[in-house]
Amino acid sequence: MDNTYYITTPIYYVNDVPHIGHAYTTIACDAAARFMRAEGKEVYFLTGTDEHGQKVEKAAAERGEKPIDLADRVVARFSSLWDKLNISNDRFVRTTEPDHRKAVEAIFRRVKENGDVYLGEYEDWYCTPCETFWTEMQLMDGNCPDCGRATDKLGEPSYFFRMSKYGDRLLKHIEDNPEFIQPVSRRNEIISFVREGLRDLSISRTTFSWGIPVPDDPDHVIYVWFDALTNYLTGVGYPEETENYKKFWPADVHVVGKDILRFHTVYWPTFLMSAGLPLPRKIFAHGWWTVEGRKMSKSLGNVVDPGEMAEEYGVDAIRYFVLREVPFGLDGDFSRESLVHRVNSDLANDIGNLVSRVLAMVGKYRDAVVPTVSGYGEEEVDVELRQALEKALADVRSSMSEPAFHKALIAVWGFISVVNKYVDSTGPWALAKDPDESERLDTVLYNMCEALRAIGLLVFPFMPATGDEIWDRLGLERKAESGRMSELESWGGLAGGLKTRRGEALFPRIELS
Ligand code: ME8
Repeated sequence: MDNTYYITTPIYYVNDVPHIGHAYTTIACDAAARFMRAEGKEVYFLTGTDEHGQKVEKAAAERGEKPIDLADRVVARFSSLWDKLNISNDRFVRTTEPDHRKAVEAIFRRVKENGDVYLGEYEDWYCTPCETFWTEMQLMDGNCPDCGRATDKLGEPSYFFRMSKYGDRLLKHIEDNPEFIQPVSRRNEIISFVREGLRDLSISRTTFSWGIPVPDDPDHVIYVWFDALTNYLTGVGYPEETENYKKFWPADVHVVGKDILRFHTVYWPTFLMSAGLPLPRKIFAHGWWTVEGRKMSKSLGNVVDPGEMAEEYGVDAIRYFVLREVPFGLDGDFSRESLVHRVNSDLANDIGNLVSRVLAMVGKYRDAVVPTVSGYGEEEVDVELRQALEKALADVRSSMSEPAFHKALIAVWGFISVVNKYVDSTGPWALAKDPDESERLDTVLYNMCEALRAIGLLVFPFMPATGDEIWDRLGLERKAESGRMSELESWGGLAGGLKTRRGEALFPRIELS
């Protein structure tokens, strides 16, 4: 079995500041990466920034600064946000880095050597005041969509990639590999698009200079998508045959928003085919977040800053909310009301109360020490508890292979609810009154602690600080990941004798102001 797992986020543009949409993709990839590490896989998790192109060049010029200075500033905002949100990426790739330039030059040369690059004329609608080319589709009533002024049909010399040559091969690949594009609705959309036939693609520009020059023709810079998509190779060391490259390429999954699906499922695979490189195994397109029912936009002033949200509600609350609220692949709506509702019901009530009840009882009845037991109980409730964990683990595993984060969380919460019922039906407070039931009390308290250990591990990929905290309160060493998921395959991994700690409420209830 392949024991490696390579997962990527899109690389984000530096002409925007990070918002909840970027955080969503990155948190999702982080949860998948952490889960796979917990499964014992060797994981490589890549994110980064897309820094070249006309928009960045223009934005920097308007501020009277160099594009790289603008990029440096915005990159710091992305990387500090990822630190704050507990993102465990192995590398942060910037397209302005020298090794990325080397990778782009190398793949460009290979595609060219294969006869798939030719010099032609790129024709589109040009807005002179904005110095921007627009496609026919982008125009608003024939005018520039940015400033509303008239546009002219203009041409510039451009290198083209013979994408048309790869249409049939791509279609066959998509049809032969049902997993390649997920979810299925998106796959069908791309199949219809490819069936229409592919056009050659312009892959260089001469009207701006902020980019990677075309090898041997520095009047041209390489078109942003050719540049950007290559980051997935740069991240593992291409064009050198490094250890990482050999181990991790092709990527297991590129997670993207549905807005950039076509670039990843049409452009990228055809570039790779031309370069003679293996294709990624899966491209998963998730849905789009709106905010309180509206599109997020600077002009509406409703852009959600994930850093601010995390400060207000807690990092894990945000991570949990975005992954649980929306089936992965569908669109979702962000509102404080739904966030607060989720935090109060699933986090404060279900998991928070459980942890606090169990540890309070261990404190009260057993001096906060996990009892040592010789068996785990054979009453119906005991058996059901163990079976519930087996089921949760199986469901989490199959959900994460899609990945379907919401389903995985529903499975974990199914187990949490069984544990809450176990507490109610075994009634440790009554057992504690009867000295003859002392052994039974040991057993049920042990089972509850063992259940908490499982919960700590199961929630860890989604809410790492919470998972760690639960383990810490059980007296276990923190860092619940790296290959430990299999410990949940049999009941009773928790050692007796550990000193537990009740601690504060994991998730205090929030009042909606
Ligand atoms: O497209 N809802 O970068 P980008 C959900 N540089 N996800 C959202 C979102 C929303 N409202 N808004 C953004 C680019 N995203 C290119 C990518 S990759 C080789 C180059 C997320 O900064 C989602 O993942 O515009 C989307 O695909 C991505 O941010 C777009 O980021």
